[in-house]
Amino acid sequence: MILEQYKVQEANEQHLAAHKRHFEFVAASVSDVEALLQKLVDFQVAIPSWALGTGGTRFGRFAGGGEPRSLEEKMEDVGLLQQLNNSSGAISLHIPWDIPSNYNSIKALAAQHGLKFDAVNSNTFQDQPGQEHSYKFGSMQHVNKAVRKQAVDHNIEVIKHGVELGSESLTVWLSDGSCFPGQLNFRKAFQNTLESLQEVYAALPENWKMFVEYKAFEPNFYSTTVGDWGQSFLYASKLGDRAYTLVDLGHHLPNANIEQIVSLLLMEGKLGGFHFNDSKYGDDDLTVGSIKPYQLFLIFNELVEGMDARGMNHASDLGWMIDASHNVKDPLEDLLQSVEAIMCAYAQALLVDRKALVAAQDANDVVAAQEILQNAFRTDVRPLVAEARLRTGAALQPLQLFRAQKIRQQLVAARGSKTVATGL
Ligand code: PSV
Ligand code: MN
Repeated sequence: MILEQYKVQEANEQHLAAHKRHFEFVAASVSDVEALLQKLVDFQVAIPSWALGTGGTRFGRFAGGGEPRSLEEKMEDVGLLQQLNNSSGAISLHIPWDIPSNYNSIKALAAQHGLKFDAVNSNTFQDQPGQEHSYKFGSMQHVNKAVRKQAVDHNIEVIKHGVELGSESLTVWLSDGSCFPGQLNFRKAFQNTLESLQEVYAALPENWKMFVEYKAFEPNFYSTTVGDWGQSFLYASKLGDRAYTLVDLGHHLPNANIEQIVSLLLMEGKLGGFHFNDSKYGDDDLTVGSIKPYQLFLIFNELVEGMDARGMNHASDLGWMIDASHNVKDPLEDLLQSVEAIMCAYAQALLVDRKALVAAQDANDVVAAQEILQNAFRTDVRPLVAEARLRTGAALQPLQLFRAQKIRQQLVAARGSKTVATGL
């Protein structure tokens, strides 16, 4: 074990007095602090198996050392995160980057670290060695039925892996589209994709959900066949009750009002899951909350309002995942920062005075509405999030403990400085 539990307690004791002071200060102005803390304790964000190593761009990749060399080591890394913050209790696998070789031992390892298997992700955006047909011109949209069938079969294979592990959802992200005008017949591409998705949907176990993830551009730069929430919504609606739209924060055209998208998808019962990250320009896959924390808060504000309106369970009724890439930071430190940003935005959204906001909206009191939202956003909720961690035996200061215990150095010593993880 890299981090003995008593070391977490020892570190917490050092920070306890200061923490109590900060916590009591903010808790004094929260109406039902116990209920809020319970929601924070329950909220878990899945960690992507493809983001535990250093990411890269097409210009290069600068690995940092100690990266997980296998699925088992990736699970250990997520276990570490969970030990530190108790908000990372699930892993989302990408197939074929992370095919489990032995289901029972992987499940035992997950249980040992207190982890669940979140959505499984298929990959028809890369050709795999030995694959019969190429995805160069798309997968589910392809003009050739045999290519479409190969993509459908792969997705069914991914579901089978997920069933073995106890996963209950499949995320389909398609890079399908076109790079030049005239390359595709949009209608045929849509219909082929729909037909392929229908075949995958038919293979979905009864208790499973299917998430259709959209993305505006990249790798195709003229059109994308699931290019925006409207198209994803169309597929999901035609597929059936267990198909939903998945929102990845980096997959919109500049300045899109993501909070409004989220609100309407929730209203229609078609929001299924989330991929959190942050961006300045496109699908930058940066640390959550590092560029636009107010937007993140506004999204959570709509999530909380919309889920409450439908009587949904915040923790379990939507799929919460991170989808980021860590090019210059230590991936584990970056993930700790991302989870903290998500928890803070969620806590701030829980603090919004809903009654007062409705009254302000009904009175067209624009100034009051802004004050109510910004009052919540400007509250330093970090002591609330830390208190939720403390109560579950996790670290008051996860990042500081990660560094103090020299966890990366220990990982480098155990795994080597030249390891490269599969993934982005
Ligand atoms: C595509 O950009 C994406 O957001 C999809 O979720 C993929 O599964 C993931 O990134 C990894 O490439
Ligand atoms: Mn994504």
